[in-house]
Formats: sequence, C-alpha cells, structure tokens
Amino acid sequence: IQTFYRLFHQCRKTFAPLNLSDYEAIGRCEQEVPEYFNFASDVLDKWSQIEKKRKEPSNPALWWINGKGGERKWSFEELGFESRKVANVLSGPCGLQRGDRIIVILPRIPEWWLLNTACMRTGVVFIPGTTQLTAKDICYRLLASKAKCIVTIDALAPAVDSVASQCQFLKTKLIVSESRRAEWLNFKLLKAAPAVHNCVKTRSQDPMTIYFTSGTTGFPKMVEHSYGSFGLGFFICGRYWMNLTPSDVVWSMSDTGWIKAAIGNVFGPWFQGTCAFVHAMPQFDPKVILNTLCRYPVTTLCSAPTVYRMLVQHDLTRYTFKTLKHCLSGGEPVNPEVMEQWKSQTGLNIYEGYGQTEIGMICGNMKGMKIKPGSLGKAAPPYDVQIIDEKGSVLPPGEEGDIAIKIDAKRPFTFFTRYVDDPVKTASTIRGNFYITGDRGSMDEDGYIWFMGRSDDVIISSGYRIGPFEVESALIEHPAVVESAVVSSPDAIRGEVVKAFVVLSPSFKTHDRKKLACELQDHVKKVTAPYKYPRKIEFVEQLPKTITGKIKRSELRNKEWGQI
Ligand code: BCO
Repeated sequence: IQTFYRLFHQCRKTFAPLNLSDYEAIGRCEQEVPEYFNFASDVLDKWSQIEKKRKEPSNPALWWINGKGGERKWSFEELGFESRKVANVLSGPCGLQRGDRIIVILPRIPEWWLLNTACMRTGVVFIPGTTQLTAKDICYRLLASKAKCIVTIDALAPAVDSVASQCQFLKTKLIVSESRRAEWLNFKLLKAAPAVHNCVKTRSQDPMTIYFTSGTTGFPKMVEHSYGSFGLGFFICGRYWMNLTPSDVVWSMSDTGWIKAAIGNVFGPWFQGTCAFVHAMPQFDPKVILNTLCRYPVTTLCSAPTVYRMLVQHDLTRYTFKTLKHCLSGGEPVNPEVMEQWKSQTGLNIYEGYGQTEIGMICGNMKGMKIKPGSLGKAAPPYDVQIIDEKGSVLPPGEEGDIAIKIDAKRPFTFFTRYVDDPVKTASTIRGNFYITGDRGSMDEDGYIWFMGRSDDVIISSGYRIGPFEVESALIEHPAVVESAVVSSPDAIRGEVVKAFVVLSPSFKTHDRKKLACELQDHVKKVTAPYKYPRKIEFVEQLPKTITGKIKRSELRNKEWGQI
C-alpha cells in the first residue's frame, strides 16, 4: 500500500501543472515552503511539458552565441534531454553521489548550464568559480570544499594539474575540450551516456550550491545555499524586478562564477519560462555588446553598473535596440549620472537591484515603481529591510546605520544556510532580530534605501567583492614588499578600485617606482584572480597603525575618499 501511495504521489507530482501563483505566494512568505523541491523536476521539466503542448513556437530556454558564428539554441525539452545525459556522466564515470561536491570553472559555454542542471538532477553540490582563478585559488577551493570532482577547460587544466597532488579529496577531473588530456575524463562522454535519468527527490533545505565569497579577513568563505533558498528564492526577483515572461529574451552578462549568473541566467529567467541569452565574449568589449543588442531580439538587459558606465562612453544614438525594453543593474551602486545618460540616449530606465551572495535580492526597483536615482529601491519581498544602530534598534528615516533584515521566529527561507565549517562567522551576521548585511545606508520616508558604503573593509569594484586581506597576502609574497594595506579608492568607471599602500624592503627602495608598481600588479594577477589586482599603488615609508600594531585601513580609505 505504501509503495502504491508513493508511486501515486510521484505520478501526481510529475503531471501536476506548474503553479506559478503558488511559487509567488511562497516567495512572498505567504505560503509554507514545500518539504520537497527540485528546480529541475518541479520547474524545468514542467516548462518542457508546457512547451510540448503549445501550438505556436516557443522561445528557446537557452540561446548561446560566441560571436564567431557558433550558435546553440535549446528548448526546455532539449535542455532536459542533454542535462539528464550529463547527470548520468556525473553519477556514472565521474563516480559522484548525492551530496558530493563538484567545482565547475567554465566560461560562458552551454556546458555550464548543463552541469548546473545535472547537479540538481543528481543532488551533487555545485560550486561555480570564475575562470580568472589561479592555481593557488583553485587549490584553496578544492581543499576547503573537499570537492571530489572539478570541471574546467584546456586553458585552466594545467593550473588544476599543478595543484591536484595536494588536493587529497579530488578524485575526478572532467575537461570540456575537443582533445584528450591524460588523467582527465572528457565531457564528450556525454554522447554515449543514457538519456534516461530519475531526478533525485530533494528536500527544500538540502544543500544545493556553494559560492566562495570574500570578506575583510581571511580567504574566501563558503556560502551554502539550499534547493529552497536558491531555486524558490529567485521567483519574485525574476517576475517583478526582471519583469520576465515566456516571450522575453534576457541577456545577463555576469561571469558564471557569481551568484548574479544564477539569478540572471538560470533561476530568474527559467522560473518564468524565459529565454536566457548568452554571448560568450572572450573579452569585454562595449562595441560588441551594443552591436549584439541591435542584432538579437534581447528584451531585457542585466549587467553591472560598470558595464553601463563603459557603454555610455559611446554614442548610443548610432545604435537601434529594436526589442530592448527593460534594463537592470546590480552588484554595485549605479550613479544617477549614468542612469540619466542611458535614459537620454536609449529612452530606457536602469532598474537597480541590490543583493548579496548570502541572501539574494534585498532591495530593488521593481518594474513600474517610481525610480529615485541613486537609491537602491525598496525592500524586495519577502524581506523587511530596516536601518539599525549598533544595539539593534531601528533608526528613523534619514539616519545612517547598518542595512539589516528583520528576522522573526525563523530565518527567511531565502537566506543562505551557513558559511560552511564556520559557525562563528555564520552567527556573527545576526544582531538581535536582524541579519546584518555589512552595508551602511539610510531609508527615506517612502521606504527607499540609500547606500552609503561598506561597514567593513571589503572593496566593491566593478561589481566584484574583493577582500583586502587576499590582495595583501598576494603582495607580501613579492620580495619587494615588507607590508601593505589595501583599501578602496574612487574611480569614475569602476565605482571604486583596489589601492595598495606598499612599504618597500630596503633593497628595492632605489628601484624605478613606475616599473615596480607594474611588476607588483602583474605579480598579484599571477598569485590570485586578476580582477583583484591593485589598479593604484602608492609607496609609503610606513602604514598608520593602532597602539597594538593593527593597520588602520579606515584612515587610508577615508583619505582616498576625501573624508579627512
Ligand atoms: O583592466 P585590465 O586590463 O588592467 O585588467 C583586467 C584584465 O585584463 C586582467 N586579466 C584577466 N585575465 C587575466 C588578466 N591578466 C592577466 N592574466 C589573465 N589571465 O585582469 C583585470 C580583470 O578585470 P575585469 O574582470 O574587471 O575585466 P574587464 O575586462 O575590465 O571587465 C569589465 C567588466 C565590467 C565586464 C567586469 O569588471 C565585470 O564583469 N564586472 C561585474 C562583476 C559581477 O558580475 N559582479 C556581480 C557579483 S554577484 C553580486 O554582486 C551579488 C548580487 C546579488
């Protein structure tokens, strides 16, 4: 009888329609989070069924181009078919089981989307990483996460091989490549893999993905998200901030290593049955972006403010974006001047969203809302965002304090589960009944939040979250550096950039300073992901310190921002 009921419920679930209004109610915390949820079987496979029943042709689920004539378009059905095969590669030749962890360092190629979906189908925990990671970064991530498998491309395979012997947990290496590489499995295994796969039944709280994210101290921490926080958590964002429908085509430019790629390229669009458009540009080039917006039917553009700052340097009136109707930005604050320039040349507003790897979207300018340029918008459901003081009391409108999220009896389901292996850091994010974002700001009478800066030493440059400690650790490995302090410094294009104050060792004091600065920049790019390199370097005799010898980064930062 039990077996009968189990099968009956399974069948009912499989053939149940995709009830988006239920997901909306869950996203707003008006309905309980279901005990079981898996984005692949509960959403993607449902869109595949809907697609089959439609009479008129649908947009593809994924539309990928590489600008060199390469193009792939997958319907939800094709995505399902291919990702089931990848799931069989993961549980077959790769030997992965539910709960095992996999690091995926891939550029914007379709295989990334397949692996993402295949991990949901198998219950393997997906850990994406940017292709800018160096051998040292990869080693750190393999050891910290205890990942059993890594997937990457030819360009990064030598970096993985150079550290693999130190990574005792790593069992399988999978390469996405046209050629064979010794000791690596090839993604081409997919061709022979079976296309039948039963998606695992995952609880909403089960771990689904881990992101490495930078903080003030130490090396990046592991932010763990669950099937509920990650899948269900992005419903509101996709529907109301991104304003997506099945007839839209969204182009979100984020690198695959960041949560923004998950929001803008996976969960945001696919929850709404929208096409995720991807242009695999090997290098960022504003002209390529503008031409792509003219040639392809992109309706919705999502990118970091730095990209908009770079785009408005061009004469936009020479380009006609026939289908573009909604523009989004996130990852760093967008300045009102850029919004104004974009609007005057394209007729379109930029709708800013503010979020974090830990908790997704916190505030946003939802479509149709009055935009107050320079503000982050209003609290995004299900969050109750408040500005609080150091005792945890809510501050009145206009007063600066910590941007925080009210937590009632239990944490909102959209929150990350924990910093893996770091209960102290996990607990440190809570003050009384509030989650502390680490950002400072104020709220006006209308509930709009205004960002003021970080409360810690984290640097937000071009949308990247950069920990000063990571850059200082890279610098100290160079023989010229006795010590350094790394802080943010204002920049017209990137919002802020990394600046290093460096004390030189005596034997380097007579060296050409310009050449030495370039050498140190190249050195940092080799030791750690290049986006972190100090774009400004100042050589100093000594660093400001407290009586106990702690470097006063805040003093240097305030000077940079003209606050002293
Ligand atoms: O600017 P430079 O040329 O001096 O240096 C660049 C690269 O050339 C260099 N580099 C890259 N790979 C290298 C290398 N150097 C040596 N060897 C290599 N293998 O390193 C620098 C990297 O800087 P970049 O990434 O900013 O490059 P670029 O081309 O200027 O790109 C501009 C942007 C705007 C496209 C880029 O900065 C970007 O993608 N920013 C957005 C980041 C983002 O998506 N953030 C969102 C995070 S998620 C989040 O915030 C949570 C929200 C809920």
